[in-house]
Amino acid sequence: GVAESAPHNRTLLYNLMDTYIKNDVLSIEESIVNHVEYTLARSRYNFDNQEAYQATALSLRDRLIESWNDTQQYFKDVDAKRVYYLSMEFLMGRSLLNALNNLGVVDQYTEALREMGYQLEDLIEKERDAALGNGGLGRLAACFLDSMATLSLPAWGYGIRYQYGMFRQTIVDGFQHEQPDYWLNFGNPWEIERLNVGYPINFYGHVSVQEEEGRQVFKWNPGETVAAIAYDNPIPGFQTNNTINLRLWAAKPGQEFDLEAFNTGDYVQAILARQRAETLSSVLYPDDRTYQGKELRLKQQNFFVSATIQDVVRRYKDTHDTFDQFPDKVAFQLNDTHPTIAVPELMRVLMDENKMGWTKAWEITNKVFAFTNHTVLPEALEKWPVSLLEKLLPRHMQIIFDINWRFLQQLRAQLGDDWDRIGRMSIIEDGSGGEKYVRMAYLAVVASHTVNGVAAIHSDIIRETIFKEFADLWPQKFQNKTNGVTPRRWLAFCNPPLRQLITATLGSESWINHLDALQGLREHADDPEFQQKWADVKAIAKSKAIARISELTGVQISDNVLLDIQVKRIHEYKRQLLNVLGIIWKYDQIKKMSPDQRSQVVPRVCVIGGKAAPGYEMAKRIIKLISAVGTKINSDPDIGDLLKLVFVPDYNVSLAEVIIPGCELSQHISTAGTEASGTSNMKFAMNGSLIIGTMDGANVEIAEEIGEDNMFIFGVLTPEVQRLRQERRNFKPDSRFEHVVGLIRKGVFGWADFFEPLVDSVTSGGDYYLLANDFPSYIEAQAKVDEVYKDKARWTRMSIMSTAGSGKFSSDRTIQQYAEEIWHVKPCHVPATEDEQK
Ligand code: IMP
Ligand code: B1N
Repeated sequence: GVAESAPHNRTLLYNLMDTYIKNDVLSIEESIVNHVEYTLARSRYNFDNQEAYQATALSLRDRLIESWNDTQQYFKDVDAKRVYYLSMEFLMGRSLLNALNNLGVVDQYTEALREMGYQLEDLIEKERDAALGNGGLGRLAACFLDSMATLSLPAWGYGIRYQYGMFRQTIVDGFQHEQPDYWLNFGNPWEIERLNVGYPINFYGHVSVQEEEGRQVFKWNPGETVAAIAYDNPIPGFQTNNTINLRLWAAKPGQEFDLEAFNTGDYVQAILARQRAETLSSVLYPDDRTYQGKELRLKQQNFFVSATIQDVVRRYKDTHDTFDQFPDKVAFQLNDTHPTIAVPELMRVLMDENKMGWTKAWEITNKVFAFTNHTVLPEALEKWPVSLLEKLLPRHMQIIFDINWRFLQQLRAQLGDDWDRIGRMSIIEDGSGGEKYVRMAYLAVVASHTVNGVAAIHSDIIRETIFKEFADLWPQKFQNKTNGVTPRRWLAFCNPPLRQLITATLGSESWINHLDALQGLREHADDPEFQQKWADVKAIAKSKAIARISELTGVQISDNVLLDIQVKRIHEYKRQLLNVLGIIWKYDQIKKMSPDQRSQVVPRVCVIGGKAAPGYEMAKRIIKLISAVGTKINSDPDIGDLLKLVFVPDYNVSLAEVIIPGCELSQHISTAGTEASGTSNMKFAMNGSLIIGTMDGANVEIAEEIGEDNMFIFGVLTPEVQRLRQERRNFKPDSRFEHVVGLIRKGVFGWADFFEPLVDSVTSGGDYYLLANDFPSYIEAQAKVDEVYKDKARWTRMSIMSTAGSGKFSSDRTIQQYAEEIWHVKPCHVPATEDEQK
């Protein structure tokens, strides 16, 4: 727990620090060189960019801590209801520019560094990404923290401080290689280590029952204990005094763990065994596709969840004598099923450690948890073997059995003896082969007061498919919360020229916190003068993006070509293969053209980037195919600048911040019904990129907002997908599709044998993701893109309309809806300090 210590001389201690650090240029310079000298122990006459970055970050950290302390003190004073966002992943990216902007000190720091002989842009590049996430789900959590801080909500994030984040991808001969991301190598200047905030986390062992004062008391005698230590990461809001917290847990050897080992004589072995506890939090699982059932993953889940529940209960009990108000003071959001073990953990803490009866504990549990589902792909749904849970977390497994037993009783009372349905809805799945599994999604649904999907279409799909029978039983439990992204990082901070143009056009910066105001751009969409300004601003970003892409790929790219980008994790359902097939089709067409016809072609560079899960064979073959096709096209003298294809290695948050602003056409082409939401589509639209996409996930709502005629929409619709899959046996693919697939098979791009499984997966009756069905409408949509691109005014108008219509996709809107409709928490603005009021 946290040790409280009363100040010995309050007046003196208060007066020593009654003013905040000054933010004039000289004070900033002083604070930076102070850190160079006293924290880094370098000479102030001689420090390089890396050290200048660290000292700059540390000086900002001091300022963040002031605001963080005030914020946490204020939340405590007013005893606000808090929301805790539980997530296995937080894909934060870099912090320097974000902190400077949110603290409102960009100009002063730029000037201070310039006077000392450093360029802010150079220092920014020295920061390693905090890549504690796989993709959309982890980046969503990071955007949500930004919005919760900006909206001054009393919120905290809780997760794991992985020592190795998302692997770094290199491409060697077109193949993906994975390198470890030891991101803490040079220290992390943003975090605050709290060695005094720690909790024991138990595993294994057995449960005994005793009779105490007429009630059964369960006692878990664990076989292994590790300690969870808190690392706090300040999250500043934009234009608020609030700074909230992301608390990440690191595993350390447990204090009292296995003292007996020390008495058996092998002291050194005992120390080494303790040390292994630290591996628990060492690595992020790089797979966002299939759940793999690994014991270490379940340990990670229980590790961060148990530490979090203990921390929250301790915080609540610091200021409350009974649990009566717990649901009025605490809300937990489960980011997918990964933290669902929090349900039996809270039940255990309430019943076994706080002597509460089942009924009351269950009532409280049900009032505090809400659950977000992010996928309907069956292979991603978590199901833990009962045998594994019984071994690792015996008490939790008992509680899950009890939850299920009571739930099934309730079902029987409501539905009668419909055993089929009761069996289908059971939290415990009786698998074939005798193994039983815990369906984590069902546990989360049963235990939560609210369940939500992440886009309108996805929320409808979960109500009609994976959770249908639960939605029939509890219709009021199910909601939609369409995802959003933070307009600070993804527009204002990553695209300053566009920020300036929007501000100049709308008359103030208030759009950054009220993104619906972007609608005000619509009235300028047809104004040729404004269009010119817009095109100029896009050109600046485009040229930066192209420079970076050239640098990373070694391929020369002209600024005068259509920049077409698909960047996201490599997945069959996201259909990067459809993109490649379209490119091959275009390549083949150009090859067959006369010089005269070629002069009519709109030159285009196609960029694809993204990581494949290390064990995902098909995805790795897709990467090799992209490289092979790129090599062929890029070196073909017939083609020149008319078409290029490059694979950008190691796509991550920082790279996204460079290439999204410059993009002209972005691809979001998943099979209808498979992409729960997508969030990069929102970032691209905000930055005036046109979208070519299917009616899937958030694309549907983007089309509603910016207008279908401002997008290039194609492909089958969700309700048709099931039937089309069934009809595949008798389906005759379009001859153009067969031709293109034939070119790969024939070995036009080499590696024919290696690509065979890819080609097979979309022919021979398979094609689960319906590439052949969508291919004709896809290449037609691409032809339309070329046609529109020739008309600069029309294209620019569509670009303006994309940004103008993207206001709904601010995560501020999303978080406001969560706060009002799920969490029932209110903004809690830290009052301005006396300094600032003057
Ligand atoms: P908790 O809610 O008590 O866990 O506090 C969260 C963090 O805020 C802890 O890590 C403390 O260091 C800090 N903290 C706790 N109480 C106060 C306070 O009264 N003022 C400022 N910070 C506090
Ligand atoms: O969550 C994003 C959505 O925008 C995407 O459409 C969705 O695919 C993504 C297991 C996942 N769903 N499921 C995961 C991540 C890690 C893991 O271990 C599954 N990620 C998504 C935000 O809502």
